[in-house]
Amino acid sequence: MLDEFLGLPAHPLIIHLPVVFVPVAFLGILVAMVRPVWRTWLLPLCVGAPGLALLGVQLAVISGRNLRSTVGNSELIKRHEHLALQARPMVAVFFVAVAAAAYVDWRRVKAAMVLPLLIVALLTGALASTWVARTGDAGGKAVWEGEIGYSDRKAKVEAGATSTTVAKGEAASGTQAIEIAGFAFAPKDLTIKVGTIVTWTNSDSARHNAQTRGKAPADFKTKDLSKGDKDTVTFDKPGEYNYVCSFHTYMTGRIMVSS
Ligand SMILES: [Cu+2]
Repeated sequence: MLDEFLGLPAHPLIIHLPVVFVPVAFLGILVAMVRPVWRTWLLPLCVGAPGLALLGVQLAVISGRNLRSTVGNSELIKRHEHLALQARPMVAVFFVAVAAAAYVDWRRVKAAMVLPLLIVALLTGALASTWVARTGDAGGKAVWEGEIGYSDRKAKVEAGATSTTVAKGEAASGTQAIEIAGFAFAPKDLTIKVGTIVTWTNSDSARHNAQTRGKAPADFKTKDLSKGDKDTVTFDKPGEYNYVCSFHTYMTGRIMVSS
């Protein structure tokens, strides 16, 4: 569980930077336009806000790409990423416009330029605020529908798991199949005879794999499996093999190989 909980919060936390600071800077610019005497202290603050927001967008894009390898790539996530990549240049232009307005105001050389620059900043700020909000909305929907899909798949696996589990003490031979669905291996426990070939097939849209964890007679690691992919391992050494998915280490399985 830890992996998922440690991996997930980074992205939702980071996105608060643009979600909060873009509209805040926009409001700051609006105030600076109607209260020129406040500009000296207000505009420098207004530069910092979209600067932090831009940093947040960049970090969110990076952490979002890391997340995608574990949550899969649904239509909603694609839309979320598409909007995020559109929002990034808007926040960047907003930052530059605010910085230019603050700089000109601070130098006090071309006072007539301050107002037009503030107007440009206001327009780009409005656009950037809208796009950041749309990106957040699409991301929230992706998380919500992903959760529903997740519990659906999990329930399906739990219902079907008992029928595919090999009874204790019964050693299967030849070839055996393990399905990965709903973030779980089915069957979770498998007893086989030495020389058996085991095939893992991934039915989830998230990527999974299977690799030994802890002491094992021999280590194995399947390929990273996308939806529909399969990989096989031949068990030539008897003993107990505990394994996990390295993306979601709470996904565990065990193979007992008898001689
Ligand atoms: Cu996995």
